[in-house]
Parts: sequence; structure tokens; C-alpha cells
Amino acid sequence: MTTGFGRDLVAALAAQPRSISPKYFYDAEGSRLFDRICELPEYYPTRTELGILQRHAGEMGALAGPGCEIVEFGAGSLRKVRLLLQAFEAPARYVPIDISGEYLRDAAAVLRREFAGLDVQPLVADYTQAVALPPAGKGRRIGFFPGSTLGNFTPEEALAFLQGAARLLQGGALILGADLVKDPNVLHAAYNDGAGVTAAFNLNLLARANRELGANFQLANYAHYAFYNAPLARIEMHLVAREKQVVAVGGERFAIAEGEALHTENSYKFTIAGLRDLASRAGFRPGPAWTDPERLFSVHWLHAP
Ligand code: AVI
Repeated sequence: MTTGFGRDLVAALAAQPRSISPKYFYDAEGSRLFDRICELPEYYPTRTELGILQRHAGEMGALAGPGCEIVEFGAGSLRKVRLLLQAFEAPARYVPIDISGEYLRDAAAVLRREFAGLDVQPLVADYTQAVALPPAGKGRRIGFFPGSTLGNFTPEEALAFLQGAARLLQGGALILGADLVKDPNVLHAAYNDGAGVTAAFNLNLLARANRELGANFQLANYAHYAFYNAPLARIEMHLVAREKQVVAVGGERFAIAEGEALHTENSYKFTIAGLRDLASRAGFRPGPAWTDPERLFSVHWLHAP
């Protein structure tokens, strides 16, 4: 129970309303389920962002200039950063930052093999906290934060993250992926896929608690419930009890009534203007914003003066 997950889950169950950080989705099983989500026909963000990067990586490379350093925040998909590394002129260094050392080791080995001469320096750290980067080289320092992971932060956390990134990338820029507001039915379908993978991803939080913390959640008792909250421009994911249950976690017992919910994730959606305004407030000077023909997703170049 000394783990952050155990502590935070007990605190979540003791509070009303109940809510927990979405970062606890990502154990090995949760990461595997998330990779499957990215391939779903309803989940448009991954393929749409890849398309935008494919079409505009050359322009991004021209803005980055020769010999730049790419700093990626989080366990990103190698497919995405590869598009930048291929299009940029002689990138000198790639610094992926992630809490999972195992993921970083594997990613670094793959990229070192693929890009001879690229200095790959993985950094095991929590990128939502202040991180110390190796001293900058001659080229610009370009941050990369794809996938609209920014949308999983609270608005306060998003501002704080961007403020930290603007300081870290001073003299360079941030390439930021942000999912856009759109027809709520399209958003609803993306988080309620027909194959039930998003439901399994959400329920894995309770399965993880059973595995790691010896909890006794009856998974069949909980419904995956995801909807678009239009006034707050966010998808909300919840786990709703179908029946009452007394749950034991780490020696404590919690009575969960029928219909009670555990709020597991927010996924904020942005307008291009709103995102540029947020970035400006964090200290960036917004440059080009690229989108797809259906305006589903956006990728932003944000100068860090
Ligand atoms: C990682 N993150 C940007 C995803 C999202 O869309 O908010 C996580 C996710 N949750 C359900 N499906 C995907």
C-alpha cells in the first residue's frame, strides 16, 4: 500500500465524488490496451495526427533547422518521432523522457540502430515535474508532445506543464498535438468503440487494483461510461457500479452503492484559437498550426522565446 496507486485509490474511494488520476491506467496491460485503442476505426486521433506529421514534417524540419535536439515528453509512439527524425536535417540528439525505464531502453536501442550518428539519451523522469536535461548542443532544442496527452491534464496542470516546457525549451520550440472540439457523436464513438477495447482499458484500472493491491473489485459489477461534457469541452470516463459492493483495498473497506461512480479520466478537446491562447499564457509564441481536411486534430508549432 506504499505505492502511489494504492494511496491514491484509497483516497479516491474515501472521497465524494470519487475520482483518480488517469495515469494509473498505464501498467503493462493498460499500455497494451491503449496501443489497441490507437488502431480502432472509431479512435481517429492517432492516425489523423500521423497523417498531419507525414504531410508537414518537412515544414517542421525547416523551422527546426540543422542539428537540432528533439526532447519527447512521455512514452510516445516511435512511429511519430521517426517521422520527425527522417524529415529533419541531421538531428543531433533525441532525448525521450519517461517514467518507465524499460520502455525507454527498448525505444533507444531501436532508434540507435536506425539512425546512425543520432545521440539517443533517454531520461527516466516524471516529465510533469521539473527535469534537468543534458547541456544543449549547437542546434535548437525542440520539444515533442504528441497524442493530445495535454488533454488528460486538468486546465491548471496543462498550464503548469506548458510553462515548464517553455522554460526548458528556451530558444527552441514545442511541437504539440491537440485533439479538436467537433461533432459530439464522433467524440462519443471514439470512447465507446464497438469492440469494447476502451471499456476494457477503463476496467483495467480495477483489475490492476485486484492484481497489485489485493483488492476485490467484481469487474462484472462495473459499467464503462464515457460521454462528452460539451460545456467543459471534455470526454469524461467513469466506472459506474451496477450493484452495491463492499470493496476491500489495503486493509480498508469501502461501501459502494448501486449507481455510484469512480471518475477515471478527462480528455479535454481544444479549439485552435483556445490552444494558442493557452500556449501564449504559458510563455510560448504560437507559430503555424496544422490540421487535417476534416479538422479533427491539430499539431502546433510553439516558439519558446
Ligand atoms: C492518452 N490519451 C490522450 C487518450 C485520450 O484520448 O484521452 C487516452 C484514452 N482514453 C480513452 N481512450 C484513449
